[in-house]
Amino acid sequence: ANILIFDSGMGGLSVYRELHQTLSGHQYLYLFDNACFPYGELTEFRLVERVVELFEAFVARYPVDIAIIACNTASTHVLPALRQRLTIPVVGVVPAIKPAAEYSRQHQQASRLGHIGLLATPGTVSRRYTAELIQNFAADLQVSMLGTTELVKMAEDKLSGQPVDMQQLHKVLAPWAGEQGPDTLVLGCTHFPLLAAEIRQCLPNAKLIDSGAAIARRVSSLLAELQGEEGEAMGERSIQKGRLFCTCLTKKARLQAGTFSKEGF
Ligand code: DGN
Repeated sequence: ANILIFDSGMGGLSVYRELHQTLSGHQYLYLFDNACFPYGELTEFRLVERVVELFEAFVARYPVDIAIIACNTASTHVLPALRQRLTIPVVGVVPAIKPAAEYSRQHQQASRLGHIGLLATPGTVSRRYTAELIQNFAADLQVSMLGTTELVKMAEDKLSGQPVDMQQLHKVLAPWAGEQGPDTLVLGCTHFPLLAAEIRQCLPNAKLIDSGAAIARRVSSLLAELQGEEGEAMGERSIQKGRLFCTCLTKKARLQAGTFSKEGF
């Protein structure tokens, strides 16, 4: 099948890695909206307008069987509008609050309430959707949130071969350092698994949880349904190899393309 992965930047690579490891025999298209990067700073209105417009144009032109919005910032707001406008299945990536709550509860000490930290973009931490996730799945736990665009940029820099500024990272994560910090940390932005090793160094006592495995499971079951329905037809429409699309062809985008090709694109 033709699987489209979408993000404003390169965060979707963490989702691609997960899918590529779990599911074989598919073609990947990756669209990154670098013209509007980073999404974490767009208004909700602008975000819906932009993503819907982009998707309508893209799927009209390229064969896509499943689209993955590999961006928590967009998924926590645009999914309903997008699903209304497209006929293909759209999978979103949202913060893994539910599995984090299960983990935190299991490891809770008698003397202390479990503490979940949600690390995401400023957009994601301010969403009503995120508040509802917490209300529905983690109301009995302490939850604190940190919205940062800086880490998104750090992850992009790391992918382009620059060293991660550990001092800066410590500074961003400082509110969570020490005994009172979270026992379970939700990486609620697809860029952050790309910095997992560095985040672990800063917060060694926290268990990191992201949405990668859950997305792979969801995509896999949708593929099974689609293949059941369409059989061979999907294979015929398949393009031959992974393809990368950006919305603005800059020098930086060309460099980023080099990273994608190292990942198998
Ligand atoms: N990777 C996006 C996310 O998961 O929220 C964030 C990218 C951005 O534009 N800030």
